[in-house]
Amino acid sequence: MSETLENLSSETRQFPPPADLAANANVKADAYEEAAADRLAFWAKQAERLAWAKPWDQILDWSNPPFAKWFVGGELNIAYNCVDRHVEAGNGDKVAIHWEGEPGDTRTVTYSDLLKLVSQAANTLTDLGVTAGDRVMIYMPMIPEAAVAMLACARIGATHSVVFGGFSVDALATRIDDADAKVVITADGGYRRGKPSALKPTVDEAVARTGRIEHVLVVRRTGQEVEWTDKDKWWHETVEQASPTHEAQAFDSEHPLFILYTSGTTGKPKGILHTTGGYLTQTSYTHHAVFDLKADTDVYWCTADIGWVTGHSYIVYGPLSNGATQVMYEGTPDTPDRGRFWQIVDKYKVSILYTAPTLIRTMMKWGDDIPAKYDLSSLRVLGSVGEPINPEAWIWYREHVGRERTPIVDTWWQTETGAIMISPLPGVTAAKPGSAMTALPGIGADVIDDQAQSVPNGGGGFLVLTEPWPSMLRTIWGDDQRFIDTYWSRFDGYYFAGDGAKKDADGALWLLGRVDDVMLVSGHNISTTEVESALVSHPSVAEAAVVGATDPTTGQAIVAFTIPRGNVDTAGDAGEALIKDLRNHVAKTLGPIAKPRQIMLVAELPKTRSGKIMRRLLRDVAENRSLGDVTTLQDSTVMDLISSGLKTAKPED
Ligand code: 7RM
Repeated sequence: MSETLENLSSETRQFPPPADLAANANVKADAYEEAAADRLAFWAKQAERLAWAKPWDQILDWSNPPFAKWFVGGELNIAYNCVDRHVEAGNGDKVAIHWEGEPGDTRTVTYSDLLKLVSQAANTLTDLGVTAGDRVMIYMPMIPEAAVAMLACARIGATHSVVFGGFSVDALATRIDDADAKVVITADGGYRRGKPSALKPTVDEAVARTGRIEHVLVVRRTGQEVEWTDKDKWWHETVEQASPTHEAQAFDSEHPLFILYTSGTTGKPKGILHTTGGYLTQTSYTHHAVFDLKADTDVYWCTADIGWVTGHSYIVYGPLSNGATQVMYEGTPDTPDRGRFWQIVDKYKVSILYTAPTLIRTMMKWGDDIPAKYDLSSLRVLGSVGEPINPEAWIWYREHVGRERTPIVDTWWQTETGAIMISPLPGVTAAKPGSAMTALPGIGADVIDDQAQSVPNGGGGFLVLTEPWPSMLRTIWGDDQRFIDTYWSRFDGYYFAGDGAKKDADGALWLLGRVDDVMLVSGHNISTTEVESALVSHPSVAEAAVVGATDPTTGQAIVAFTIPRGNVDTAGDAGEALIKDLRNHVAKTLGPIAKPRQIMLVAELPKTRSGKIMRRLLRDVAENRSLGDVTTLQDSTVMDLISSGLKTAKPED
């Protein structure tokens, strides 16, 4: 991308917080002023929300950028903060996790139960020879033991590395090798789409391939048959028989907590390293501030998988450090039927729901009548994360899920940032649909041009973080130089996140997608997000992905892949008429420069397993190339579906 990004869309709708929520909010407007007056003192105050075994000597050591140290000299135990201290405070009987299995089986895990399980698992890992600093891989379904395994590692100072339970042998083996792990915690399988889905065979193959693993701890979840090797131990024969008491020892604030691999666009996965005190401070504070969690009354539900950073920060560490009661769901949103999410909200009276735009758009596609069948009146705060949320999807979420009452917090952050960075505060911000609004108190963010100059309101460019933050990644595991090159070398002194963004007329931030995806059409830098949002603002569209394809006259031309809403007729002439209408709709909304050259109506879009659209593959299709690397694709049949659909779609004039 050269110069700046076009700012094509404008949005005038704005939704102030409900009066009662604003009056009782955990965090009010003064937090911004407080943090601006003394950023480090502000973060020190948030760190005091945790229990420290030894106080820190220095809030931030930034003498060797980009290598930060937060709460230098301080010591704490993360598991103690997430579990023991709630039991000690008399909340042992409080529910930590309402677990819902996909087949409908349930478990209730109180904070006392959690303490017992985490202590037993910590004792077992110690018996298996795991000591502080060792790496442990976790490859599990969405069952309480996944959280227990993470907390048990944290408790003994072992560094966990969770690998999403849908990844291949190759992905798991590569990560085991890179992390040099010695133990894997897994399960026989988990339930997905109505049937048991095996995990153990993948672990067996990966373990055989790497030769580094000494022990494999296996939870019995599905009861399916498993091969057994002399490295394997059943969880129920070890952990559940172990002593239920374990004294948590404190670790240094900069002790490594976890490595989480991000696949990135090319090359070897990056092991993003997070440490202890700063990470827990920011996940805990942001969970408190952004979701306005009232630990005594709220029921919180984050629908992410534990294999993603969202699961780490907003299922395990943030909520549990705050003593939350939460729902954890094992399965898919359409099992046994498309009402499953709303049935769970209704059943557990969920009051805070945190999910992804891909799911919201899928629900839009499935139809308004499905959420309408359920009592969703318990909901009071809705959250979104993972991709830009298109204004119409935001409005749909508010109307059909929030029933016009709830604030929506669109939270921007990354695996690398560890915790939420840019988001409305539900009791303060008059949110605009589609905007993540402003950096949280204590966070520095800006949008700059290619000369590193801050763009004025109304301008677009590169999103950067201007100040170190407590939960920042500390390095890429084993590769400090790659850490510097990837994040800190494009703009001197700034962390560059890879995303494009704009400031609207009021200075609110709008995320515009990855800068690698920006389209250069007749000399204009056009973001994929703006064109996609214009398409989704048409009443017949549920979801859209656009890419720039090489074009002889304009350099690149906009090609759109569009999923119609459930009730829309697209057969024959109706489809042709819709395509024409959509092209005009985009031109009318954003201007003629953004009019797609070609629109294809498709049933699905290629997505990563965490639900992000893979535009790279669509670019291959749009430019008639054979497909590049498809290993991170969630569903490999999708590309066949799209390619076969192309026969019926023809380029427009
Ligand atoms: C939490 C997470 C990070 C990338 C990030 C963005 C995109 C995430 C939003 C968003 C617009 C949002 N971690 N992204 N949240 N874009 N608005 N609210 O997703 O490491 O997996 O991805 O996701 O491009 O850089 S992640």
